[in-house]
Amino acid sequence: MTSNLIEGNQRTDRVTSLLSAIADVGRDSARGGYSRPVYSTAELDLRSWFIAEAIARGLDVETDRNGIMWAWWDTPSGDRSGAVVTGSHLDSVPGGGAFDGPLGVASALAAVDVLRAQGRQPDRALAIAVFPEEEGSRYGIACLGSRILTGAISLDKALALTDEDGNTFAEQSAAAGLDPRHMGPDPERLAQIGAFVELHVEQGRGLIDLGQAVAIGSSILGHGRWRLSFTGQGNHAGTTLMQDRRDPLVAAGALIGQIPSVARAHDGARATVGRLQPIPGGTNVIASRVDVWLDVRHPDDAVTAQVVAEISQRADELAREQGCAVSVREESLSPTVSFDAGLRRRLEVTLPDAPVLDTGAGHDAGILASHVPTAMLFVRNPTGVSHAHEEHVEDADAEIGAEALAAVLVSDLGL
Ligand code: HGY
Ligand code: MN
Ligand code: MN
Ligand code: MN
Repeated sequence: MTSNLIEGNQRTDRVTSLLSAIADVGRDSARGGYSRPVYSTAELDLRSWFIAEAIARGLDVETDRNGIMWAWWDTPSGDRSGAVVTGSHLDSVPGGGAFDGPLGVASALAAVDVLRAQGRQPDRALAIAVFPEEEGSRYGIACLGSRILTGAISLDKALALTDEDGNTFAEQSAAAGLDPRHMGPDPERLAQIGAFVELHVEQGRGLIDLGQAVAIGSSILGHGRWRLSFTGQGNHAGTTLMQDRRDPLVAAGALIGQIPSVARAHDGARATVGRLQPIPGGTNVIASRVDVWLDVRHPDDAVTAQVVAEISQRADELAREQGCAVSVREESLSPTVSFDAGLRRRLEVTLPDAPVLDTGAGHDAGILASHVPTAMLFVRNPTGVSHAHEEHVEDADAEIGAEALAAVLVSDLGL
């Protein structure tokens, strides 16, 4: 579809050969797939891989004060204002797929190869960016790096976030070589960015059903995360009669069972509980507390709020039935974001066969879109499954994606 746009591109395995080099980094034998939390050994190894591949291409690599990596292909003048930026993330969800994040990073490196193979020299500086904690798997808030960069989260709140072991984001950032006192919004960096485009594996079936390898992104569904904490009375499993219990796990379980019907009552709503944590969590112990993390998404932010309100109402009723209490705390909220219409129309000219699709998945592009002209490209995932080991991209589609990205960087972003 796009190979006629890019002559001279003899290689057909640029992206897959890049990804094969990291295929064993962070494999999770217990869950399947990959577990690459931010600043874990696995993610730090991926950072080293990226830096090596960027240096091998003569790119000038820096890690900024927020832990975002930038690999620059400079113009002879060295002027980086109005830079064209592409990239994605390297961290993963627990048991995630091989492509969610790394495909965008590898495709950006491969796009540099494609442009070099054409003998091009950029008219504007190009940077490949890699954002930390896009999944929010370790510290609970998605796109944490791009939120800090843009000021979409207060630095104090970000630094105080803790992982399951009680380590703060400040401590882990310092352990990764950053100085938390210097982290925070970076308006100078944002002002440097003329446009941003993120290539990402499609996390659904759109391209399968349309029979195309690449799509152009139109918008990201609004989405948020809430923590519901049910509290009751911890006690002994053997000596506490059923009628004497105030078991928060019973209330939480009943709520989780009712969430699908609440969501289905609002066309297009998606509500998920993928994580819950009973405390103390013993087999012979009635829990004293249960934390339940709720993910709700919908194109209309008002519907998202309505779904959360109804779920909270049910939670309160079910908690009371068990003699328990429940608190609901919003952890993060991202409104529905539409990508820059003018830029998107230019991509549609460059990639005439590419359908335009919205996505229910959040991305750093969704955070940057409020600050710089932003676009997304999606590459076909023949399984339609993501955030699981079945996620896949065929070699040929990965190459078409890199070629499409290269074409967009040249024709739409004025590289
Ligand atoms: O949760 C998301 O939608 C993204 O994968 N972080
Ligand atoms: Mn992703
Ligand atoms: Mn993801
Ligand atoms: Mn993303």
